[in-house]
Amino acid sequence: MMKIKLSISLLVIVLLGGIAQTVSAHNSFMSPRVKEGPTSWNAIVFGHGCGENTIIGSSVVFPNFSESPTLQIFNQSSGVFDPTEDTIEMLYDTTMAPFSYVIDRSVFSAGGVKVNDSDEAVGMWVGGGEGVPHSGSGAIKGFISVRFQPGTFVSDSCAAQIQFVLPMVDVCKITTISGFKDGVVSLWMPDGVDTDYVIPGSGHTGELVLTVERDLISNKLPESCKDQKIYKVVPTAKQINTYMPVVINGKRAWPRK
Ligand SMILES: [Cu+2]
Repeated sequence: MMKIKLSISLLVIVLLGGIAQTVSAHNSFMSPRVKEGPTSWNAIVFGHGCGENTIIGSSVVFPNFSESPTLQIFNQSSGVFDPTEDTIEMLYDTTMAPFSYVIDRSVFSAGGVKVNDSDEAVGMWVGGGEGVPHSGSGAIKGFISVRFQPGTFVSDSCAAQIQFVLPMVDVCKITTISGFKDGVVSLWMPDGVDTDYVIPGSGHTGELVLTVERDLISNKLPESCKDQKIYKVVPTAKQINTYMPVVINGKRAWPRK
């Protein structure tokens, strides 16, 4: 019985991996699945322009544990993520700030990190230069570099996987929020979070996810675990609304006020 349950959860993990691949036409991580422990020098790859338009800049919000993002757990019977009473500290060592902005002018000529009052990295932005033109065939790709320092899984938890959802926008024209529409921005927002960052009526949505996998050889699941648990870290609407705007030298650059 134990064996059957474990193989079902393995199947679920394989299926989730498959889902992640089918949305790769949207923005995605260069290495979308990383192991706990070692540093990942990674990048976010643009899937396409805003419609046919060139991406002139981008803004990203990082998960920030000190501001209590939402934690969800994958429900294997319903196939969706549900809220959970578990806390991130119960399953994952969060002492390090997991995401860092990397200064990389290879695609955009400017960029910067966003920090909160405690000087923690809460996001990044890039802009300037030629941007990333749309290429329907995929003949042109662009990316922004990020460093990710995964934590480690708490050994007595049943957590086998944590998915980080990173809210992101691709900007093709600088507007106010009320000017958002397809062709002006592309928004990659967490499902079901009611933020200011929406394109009314747009069906073009998707989540940008980075998955951390437990090292099941060096950090075995306790025998008491019936299932391998899969969690998702989702920033709150407040975090997204606070940290999505781009502020340069104290001046709000995007979205326009
Ligand atoms: Cu897309």
